[in-house]
Amino acid sequence: MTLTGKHIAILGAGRSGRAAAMLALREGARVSIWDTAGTDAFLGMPEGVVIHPDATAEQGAKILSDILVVSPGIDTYGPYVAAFAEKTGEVIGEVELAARFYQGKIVGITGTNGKTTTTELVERILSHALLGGTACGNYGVPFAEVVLQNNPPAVVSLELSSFQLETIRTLHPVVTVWLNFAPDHMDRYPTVEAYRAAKLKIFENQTAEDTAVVRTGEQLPALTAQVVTFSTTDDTANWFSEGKVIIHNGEIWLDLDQDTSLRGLHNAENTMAAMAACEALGVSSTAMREALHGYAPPPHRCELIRTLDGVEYLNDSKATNLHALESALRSQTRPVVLIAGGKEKGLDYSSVVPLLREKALAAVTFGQIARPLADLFSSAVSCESVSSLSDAVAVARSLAPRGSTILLSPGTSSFDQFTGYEQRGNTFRDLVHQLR
Ligand code: UMA
Repeated sequence: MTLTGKHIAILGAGRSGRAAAMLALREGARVSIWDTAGTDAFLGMPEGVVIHPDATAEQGAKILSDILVVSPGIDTYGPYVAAFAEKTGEVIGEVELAARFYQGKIVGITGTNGKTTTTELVERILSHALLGGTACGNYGVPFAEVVLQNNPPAVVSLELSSFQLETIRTLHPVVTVWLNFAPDHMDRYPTVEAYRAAKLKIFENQTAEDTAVVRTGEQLPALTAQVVTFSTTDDTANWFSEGKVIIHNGEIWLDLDQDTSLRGLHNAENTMAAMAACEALGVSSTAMREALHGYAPPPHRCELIRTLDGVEYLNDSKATNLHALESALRSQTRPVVLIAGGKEKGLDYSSVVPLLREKALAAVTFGQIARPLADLFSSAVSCESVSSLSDAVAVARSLAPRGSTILLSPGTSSFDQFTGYEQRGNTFRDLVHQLR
């Protein structure tokens, strides 16, 4: 395929828009880039790209282009894109553009939760097996940036959001991973089904030679690819784990507790999915075990900080919403002392109560919502409310017996006391390291 002489119009001058622009330039296109923000949005734009700050739908309706590349953060079905789409050959996204110029194999990873960890695990295994496996896509590094490298990797580990999947056409992952599905992004989609439909596009170009790694019990249509299942509840799945070891074909392939810092059922799921994807590409169990030895998940996502007096301290500061808190709690295999709280976001936490009853020994709340949260949580477990995270750590320690887990999973944002979830998680890590 060539873009020589073609006009590629790109909507959005963020990371993916810029990468798309550079790739289109390399392929000989005339490139224009449009952003509803002012000129500041274009700082550092590569030479040769015609920029259009303060872009409007009215301007868009007049623009003739061969391909319109829409950034994932822009509503594909909104009036702004519709105007630019009036006089274009086709509407695609940056990942689709990149795929058209990529010769290697794609492992495409989607799901509502766990995508980033799984994408990293796949990268880690594939790079150890000398197959490349560069993590990219929604992960943060645009796929087009990887394609622009002098020697692109033989395989990419491509995290795909529903926004990116909306605008694929030919993108063809030889291995797909479907981790899980729960309602999300309801500010963008009219219905949960519309969100699901966008995600399901990940399978649309797969053939019978390809592999689809899916969690047992997911509601999926009949898939063309060969299906490999993983589960933490159904031991007849191809990959099975109850949270401690990973079993495949009746054998232990990985001991999560001994070999890694991955904790919780959702991390077991992410790891099984990554291992299944890499097995489909021919990576051996030995290579996988070597690759994952010593692996620690990304910071602030159920990150094991230390074990002290038989108590594990987990930092899940990334849990800035109710769904993430529930998911962290649900995945714990040891009794939990939960630390939660932070900024008032107007959320209704009553759905956490049954989970607390099931998983927690006690809870400690802190920050702006400490008191209302403690009032609610007290109906399930003993709960203390304190003002600071440092007090919360001290109280949680006094409540946590040997064999339990102290889990910081705030369930809301941090802006009442911190600059963001990273600072909150780093503070927690420091406090835990100071414990004697
Ligand atoms: N813009 C417009 N018009 C609009 C809206 C935005 O012109 O109506 C402009 C903004 O002014 C800005 C640009 O579009 O200059 C930003 O584009 P973008 O929001 O698509 O962001 P990028 O920087 O291109 O980053 C995107 C992904 N962002 C989103 O999906 C919102 C990144 O995912 C991804 O890492 C990156 O491409 C590289 O592939 C982030 C994300 O939040 C992490 N993803 C969502 C999530 O994980 O929940 C889906």
